[in-house]
Amino acid sequence: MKIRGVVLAAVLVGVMFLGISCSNNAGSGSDSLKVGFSQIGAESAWRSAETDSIRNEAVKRGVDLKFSDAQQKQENQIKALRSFIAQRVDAIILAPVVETGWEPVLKEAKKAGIPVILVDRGVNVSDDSLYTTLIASDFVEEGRMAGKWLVEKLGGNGNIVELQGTPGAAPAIDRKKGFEEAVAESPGMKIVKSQTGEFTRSKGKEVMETYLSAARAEGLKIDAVYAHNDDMALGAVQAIEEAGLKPGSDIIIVSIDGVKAAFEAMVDGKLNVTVECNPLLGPAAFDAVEKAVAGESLEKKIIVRDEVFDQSVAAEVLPTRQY
Ligand code: GYE
Repeated sequence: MKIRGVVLAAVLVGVMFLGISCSNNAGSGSDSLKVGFSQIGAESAWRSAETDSIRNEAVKRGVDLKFSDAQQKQENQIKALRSFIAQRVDAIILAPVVETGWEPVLKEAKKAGIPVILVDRGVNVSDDSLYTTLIASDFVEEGRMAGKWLVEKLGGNGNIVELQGTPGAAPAIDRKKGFEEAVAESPGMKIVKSQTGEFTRSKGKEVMETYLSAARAEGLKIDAVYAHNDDMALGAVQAIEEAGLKPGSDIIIVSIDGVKAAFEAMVDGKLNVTVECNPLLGPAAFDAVEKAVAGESLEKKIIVRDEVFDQSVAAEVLPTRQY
């Protein structure tokens, strides 16, 4: 009787283990993961490509993704994060609209033991243990690449107008910095006007219209536009055409992102160069999520490498572009 009881207990324990390991190993290993994704909004083609990449990858890996669109507002992102924490998600993916103001909510996530993976934009926090990793491009380097290209194109002389991204956003701050650094080496390169176009086509167009009429009134020649993203550049292209000028030749246009519409504009001769910024972050984001949940350590920054594309390669490269 005694022996039979022990055997039965052993079998029961065995069955329990089997049950646990089965539920953990079902499918790819992340089937049961619940992940919250707080996205900024849908201001640009770049951002829509990033959203699709993350959503598609979640489906592919069988992740239960809670998606929240913040409509460009940090307060909405903070609310979304608090709701993810309340729902006890396994991990949070955050694309932070601006750099500052995240400490309190990130502390709440940390206290709840929920890893936070930052995608595409960085944050400014005094304690970097408040997030697990940042997967992003080097925005300062992107700005430098754009600036270097323009210095060469203009032979070191020219009046530039700059269309900045969302105020306070990492790519707006860093792309400005990198570009300024690159053009500072040529005293003939002057940034004559600089304002935010909020990363959108409509605002880019609106700001460019104001600049063109102001320049006309001041008798100022605009030689080039530096836009922090393609959408604003494409808005500027429209404004320049409506003002009776030729974008791409009367005014040189330099931008960042490398979305399909930018390649099409290059093929048409209306945009001169774009510095790629890869938005297809889904696979890397979920690799990071899985590692973080498994308790593996991760690099603090996973850098996405970018390339410069100009008109000379646009037609050849366009069919291969994925976003
Ligand atoms: O360049 C721009 C966007 O954060 C890197 O945000 C991203 C930027 C991207 O809306 O188009």
